[in-house]
Amino acid sequence: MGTTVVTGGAGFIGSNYVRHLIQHTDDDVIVLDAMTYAANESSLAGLPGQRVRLVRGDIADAEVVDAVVKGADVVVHFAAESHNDNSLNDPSPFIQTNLVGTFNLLEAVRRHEVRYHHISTDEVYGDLELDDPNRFQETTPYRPSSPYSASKAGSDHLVRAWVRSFDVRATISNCSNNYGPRQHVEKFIPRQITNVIDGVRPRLYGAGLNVRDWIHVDDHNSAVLAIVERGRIGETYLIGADGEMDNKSVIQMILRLMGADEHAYDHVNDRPGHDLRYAIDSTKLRTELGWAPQYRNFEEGLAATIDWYRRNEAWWRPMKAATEAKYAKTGQ
Ligand code: NAD
Ligand code: TDX
Repeated sequence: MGTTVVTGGAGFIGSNYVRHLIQHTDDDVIVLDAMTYAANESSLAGLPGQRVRLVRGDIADAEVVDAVVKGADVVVHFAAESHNDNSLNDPSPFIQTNLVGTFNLLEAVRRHEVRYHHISTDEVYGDLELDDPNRFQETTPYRPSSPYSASKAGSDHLVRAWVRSFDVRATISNCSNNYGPRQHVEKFIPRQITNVIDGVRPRLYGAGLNVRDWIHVDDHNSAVLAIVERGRIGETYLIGADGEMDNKSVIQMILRLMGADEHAYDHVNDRPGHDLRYAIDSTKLRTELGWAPQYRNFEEGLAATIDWYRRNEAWWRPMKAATEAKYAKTGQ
């Protein structure tokens, strides 16, 4: 396809997407990343320098964005402030990056007539009751709960407006919770794995009955590439792999897989406004684009992820103490 700009390509999902592109396409890649606390340059280690270039720049800066987008064939927009807990402590960077940053990208792809894919989240749909037989679909009304999810919802609306008003060639995907290698240790699964490695008890918010719909990051990314290559312009696709599980069961599975007592965890302060349950119906993606997940067994994917964190302590160790110091302030 030529040159793909991957915003946020030094973060969790973006860096795995860059690896996916290098493996499965002939594309050259420009990573546009502000290298915030969430980025890790070593996530791009070992990739071919003649095909992958890192540009350090802020998507909230329109000039930087224009210079990178000009001449590209596709922009896949992963960059975001991505952590709900941070958005509750200080929403301001979420507005700048997720709303202003997306606006700048849309203006640049409009100016230079570049194909655009927007990465979003199932959290824009709010939450479901535990016993609700329905799952989120592309037609579910937006009802975001946190500053993070509201900023992502707003960015989705911007994309649809630019498609309708300016004929920008864009698609949107809303995915459920990702797990896998290179995820920041502030997030639920890597936080607990690295706690257990450190001999610290995992931390469960509230009663831990909240359900998330887990998908391996490689499955998310194979779906994104399918949408970029074959998705219909202007359409939204939900990405999910039927991986619903409550947080308590996830913690117990991690403890068991790591050879520890499955009851050796603590309940801590709940997240304000904590969404109860997310669940994705990905029928449209599967039937229209023929996509299917490769990781069908969560326990096996989790075991491989635990193995990755055990073998790559040098990757996560530098951010662990600062992350836990932040959580200590909210009693979490
Ligand atoms: P992450 O926090 O690991 O990475 C975000 C990356 O964006 C970092 O490298 C960071 O430096 C970069 N970034 C932040 N602000 C920037 C700015 N102003 N300019 C340029 N770069 C900036 O996030 P992630 O978990 O990889 O999420 C990637 C995308 O996927 C986000 O849009 C998120 O909303 C979405 N998403 C995530 C999940 C999940 O489970 N993690 C699920 C669904 C959707
Ligand atoms: O220590 C913890 N203990 C705990 O019980 C942490 C960090 C989290 N939790 C709970 C809160 C959630 O119910 O685990 C669940 C998952 O938490 P996060 O990893 O913070 O993810 P979540 O808030 O569900 O959002 C994630 O999925 C959707 C990503 O961070 C978002 O970027 C994505 O849009």
